[in-house]
Amino acid sequence: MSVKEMKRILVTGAVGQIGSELTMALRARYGGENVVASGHRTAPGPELRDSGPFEFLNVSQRETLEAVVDKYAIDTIYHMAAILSATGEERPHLAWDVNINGLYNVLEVAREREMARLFCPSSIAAFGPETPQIDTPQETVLRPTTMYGVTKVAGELLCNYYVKRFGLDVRGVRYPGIISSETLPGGGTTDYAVAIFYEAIKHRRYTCFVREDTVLPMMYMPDCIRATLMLMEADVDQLVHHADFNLAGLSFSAGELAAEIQKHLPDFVCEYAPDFRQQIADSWPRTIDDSAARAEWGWQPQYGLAEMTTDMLEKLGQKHAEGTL
Ligand code: AKB
Repeated sequence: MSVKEMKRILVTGAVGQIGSELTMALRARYGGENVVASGHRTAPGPELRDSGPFEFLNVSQRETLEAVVDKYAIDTIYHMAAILSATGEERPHLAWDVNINGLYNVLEVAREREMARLFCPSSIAAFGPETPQIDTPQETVLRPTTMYGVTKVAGELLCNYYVKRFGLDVRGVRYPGIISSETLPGGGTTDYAVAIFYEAIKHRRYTCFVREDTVLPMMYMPDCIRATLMLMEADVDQLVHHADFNLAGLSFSAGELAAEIQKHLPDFVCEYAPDFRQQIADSWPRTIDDSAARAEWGWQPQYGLAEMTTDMLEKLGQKHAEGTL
């Protein structure tokens, strides 16, 4: 595959949890003017708005995507716009439209313009109840039971097809649940692992929507951003996989997370009231084998539970003190 330079970048879903921090990291690396942030409806915050271009577009409406791509001569897309697992169960048709039709539009627009590179993330939601839950292997059963998971498996296959059939340089990882302090996640099953921190700081109480013994693979945002940039900058000749890398950070139960927070805030109380998201969580792995990512592009996570918790509480505590939480 020929290697082209990434000069003009578009981030879809730039107002979202990962997109917002990824855009700032890309702007720091490639220059604010060279990284176009885009969102569907939500207006960007001041940091995103003032550090480079911002455009509204709807990935399901191809002409709105094409207009932005052509206006800025985009050669690289980080396609972060997606409907997540919990919203996907409430609105399966919307999940299909955004996650499949949107992805297809991104791939086609990129193929037609012979773009340099594309990042299209998958998720641990690509796995299902028949997948081994401990050290889930890179190559394994992909039979998810959520619409989000179905779109992620189809998306991986589609991206890998574009690599093979059209020589388009598409890359992606199966993100675990992402924990972060800047932008709240929306509509995911792993959202409790972020909400617990906000509620612990603000009210010293949280009612968790999965059971105390629920273990899921997670990752702290600095590791998530580093992994994303590392994969996109990896030597393509070293890649055996492309759009479906397993990626591990840390794994813990909801109860272990609450206990770690209690080390810092002894009066924090966590209760458990599982809802429909429990079933989704139960269908996903507990730990991930990411040896392909480690071997092919040198992946190594840096944050464990203790480091992540200390950093989250420090950052959110600061915001609380400033009255911005
Ligand atoms: C979700 O919970 O839906 C996402 C994911 C694991 O992809 N955070």
